[in-house]
Amino acid sequence: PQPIHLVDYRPPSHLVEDVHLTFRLSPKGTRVIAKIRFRANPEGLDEGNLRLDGENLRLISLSLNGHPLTALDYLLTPQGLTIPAERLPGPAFTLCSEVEIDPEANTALEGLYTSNGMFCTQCEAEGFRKITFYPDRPDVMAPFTVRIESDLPVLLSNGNPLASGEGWAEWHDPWPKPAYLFALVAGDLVAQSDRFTTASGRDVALNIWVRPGDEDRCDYAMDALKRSMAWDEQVYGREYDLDIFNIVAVDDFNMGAMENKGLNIFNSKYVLASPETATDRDYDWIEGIVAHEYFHNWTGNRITCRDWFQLCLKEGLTVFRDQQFSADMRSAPVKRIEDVLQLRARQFREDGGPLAHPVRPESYVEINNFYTATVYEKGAELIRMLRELVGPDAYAAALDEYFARHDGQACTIEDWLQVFEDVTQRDLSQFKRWYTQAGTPRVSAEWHIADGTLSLTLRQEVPATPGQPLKEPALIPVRLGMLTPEGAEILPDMVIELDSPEVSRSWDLADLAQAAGVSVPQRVIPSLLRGFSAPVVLDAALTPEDRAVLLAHDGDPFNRWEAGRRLLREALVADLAQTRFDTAGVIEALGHAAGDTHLDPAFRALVLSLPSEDDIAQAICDIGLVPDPVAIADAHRALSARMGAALGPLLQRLYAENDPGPAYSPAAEDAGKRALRNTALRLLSLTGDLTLARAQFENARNMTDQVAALSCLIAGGETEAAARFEAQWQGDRLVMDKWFMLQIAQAPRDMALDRAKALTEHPLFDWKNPNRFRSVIGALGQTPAAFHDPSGAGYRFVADWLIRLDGLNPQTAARMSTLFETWRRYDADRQELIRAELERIAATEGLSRDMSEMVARISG
Ligand code: B3K
Ligand code: ZN
Repeated sequence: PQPIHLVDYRPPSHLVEDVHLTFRLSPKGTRVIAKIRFRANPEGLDEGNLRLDGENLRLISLSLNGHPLTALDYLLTPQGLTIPAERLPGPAFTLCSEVEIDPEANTALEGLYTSNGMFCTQCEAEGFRKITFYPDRPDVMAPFTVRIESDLPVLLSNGNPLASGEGWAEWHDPWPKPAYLFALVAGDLVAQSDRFTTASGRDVALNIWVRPGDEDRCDYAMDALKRSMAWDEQVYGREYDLDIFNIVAVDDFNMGAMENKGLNIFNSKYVLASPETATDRDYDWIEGIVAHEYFHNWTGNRITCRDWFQLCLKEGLTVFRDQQFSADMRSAPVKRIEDVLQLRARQFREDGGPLAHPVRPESYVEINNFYTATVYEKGAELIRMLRELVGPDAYAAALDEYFARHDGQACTIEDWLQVFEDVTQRDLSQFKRWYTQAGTPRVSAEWHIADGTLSLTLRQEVPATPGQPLKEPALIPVRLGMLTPEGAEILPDMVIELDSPEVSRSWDLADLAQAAGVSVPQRVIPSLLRGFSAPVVLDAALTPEDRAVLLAHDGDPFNRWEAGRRLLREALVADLAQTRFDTAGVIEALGHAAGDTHLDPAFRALVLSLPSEDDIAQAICDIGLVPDPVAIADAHRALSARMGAALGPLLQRLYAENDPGPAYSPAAEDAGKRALRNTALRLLSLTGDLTLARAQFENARNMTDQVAALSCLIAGGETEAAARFEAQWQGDRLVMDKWFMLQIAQAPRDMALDRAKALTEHPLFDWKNPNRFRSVIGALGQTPAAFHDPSGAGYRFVADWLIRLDGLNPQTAARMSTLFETWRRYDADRQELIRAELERIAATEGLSRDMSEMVARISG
């Protein structure tokens, strides 16, 4: 298939006035009758043919203004239907079509499909064309009226309910929307219901629809929804705009959730929670994703994207908004650290490899392949930087203007930046490069003191990425401070805009010292990129002693954590590269911070957590060596054990002091205590003493503690706990996903691959369910020592399953192919083995467009 290019964008020839859809639901043969009123687009540039998308549709009948059409009147291809301009009755007309589709055969989970006896839809990005013939592009917006006919008791669609009776229901969505926001659900469902009154007094009915038996697991999602609605009013002035807001939980879902207007559809993993079945991490995710989908109502739905190249317009902004929300609900520094951990783990990895692409890509073959960490998470970082650059007040004013100017429109990144330029009178053309240039910029810093002057020089370099060999300098906000060796802040916190290859600043040191009320220091320690003010890699020649000062004293909590994290990374790299390093000193410094009861327990838990094995592999590459995943796994475990031994008494104390008590609350305070306690448990267990883990497993009253203990026991080589866990939870799909995953991810490294293979034979390994597939195949791929087994067996295992899944569900299979994206990091033998697997996948007959594009890009 040919790639689609941003520069080829053309406005649609026709717009849609309104749509009426009737669904006669049946699992194998659903009839869809569409009545669509079109009018010619005055801005349309082409000859005026009517082109409709449509895939896998059995056409039953077609009429124009009531006159039946014959096959001579239109051109039908596997991609859609075209009625030539000369067959159209004029600039305005009504097209009626009837098609038949097969929801039960729809294993790709895109369009209308069935899941456990219920019907549901997923239309973003281009799924609506699998439901009926339509201009399936986001710049065509229309009000929808939907009639559903089915014996199932609950029949839902977008908007407000119009009328219903025995076996049917009608819905009307007055807000013009693109087809990708269409949704329909029908099933034997029960609701957990509540109400919300908006700031202007609209009374909104809230429902979370689940399968009978799950209704007592919706409290937290409902609570998160109400808090999201209130927050968006308070912080962004955005009110909800319908009389009803429905959420539906579905077991078979490719992604996390979907923001369909008034009818959000969720992977049940991100809705259902009870203390016994969900971990603190699950609660976190639920809060963030419920908020994210709700916030899309304004950033995505009321203002949508002109075309799919503009995906970051809605996704980057909505991720940023959900990050702000979670920061307000919980600890802001802890949230920032967690977001940066994710960004580095997923987006930096992507940006540094063959799949690197700009936040706004310029071409694609399959748009589903571009729902990436770059579009989402780096897209959110760009909004964060923009806010940093213009200031919070101008940001708020610009957002007000954006909503006022573009409500009801399908927009571009140019529209978005224009609003900021108009409101701030600032030229943002250099900032725009963040949207068009791929690659993670590297910032280096040098500083020195001479003749009483402190000078700092910052330099930047944007690395070449596929298709973009040369880059222009980016506009990088670097927030920073300076500390004395005693840990006093000597420079007021400030932002330097690094807008050229090199920027220097200098200060009179005596003046700084006087203003700060300290004596003039011999040297200073810069605290750079505070709060992670830009998504860049920072190289600063700080010594371990400097970092220890930052860890103990930095006024910026992010950099305080970062200093400890860098020390751990250096300790691991030194171990692997066999260079000298004062690891004992690092452990002691970390112990100090972790024992500081003035600090938030959640923060202290993060201080004690090690960089991931994947991070270490990247760090080894960065110093020009070839990482060995097996050696990394051993070094990682050895350092944990060493920390456990060296900090034993402290960890015992943290464990004892941070028990939040028997009543479970998912709120940040208790969750933070559990995080610290379970981090201590982990380090203690890795010394080989499983006493505490065994006791916790016996007595655990919530899933957070049970999973933490089980993880330690599996890592310690005990198999009995996993068997008991299975006996306890075999009836619970979401909990069993954890069971499958932990047995691989936590296994001693030489056992993980055999485990994974054995688990694919387990009667509950339903590989067609995306969550279950991810919890086994994905877990193996994310366990580096097993995935990168020198024999190549890990690669073969993953490739076999990707090929198998691709035949049924290309989207989920293609997404998981990113497990191979770092292949060039490794030694020649491993590269050869991976290359062979990629070639084998590429050569598979009938390979999907999704997977072909991914494998071609990864292979490079
Ligand atoms: N917008 C959806 C993602 C749709 C994925 C299509 N492959 C969820 C979200 O970002 O909120
Ligand atoms: Zn989103």
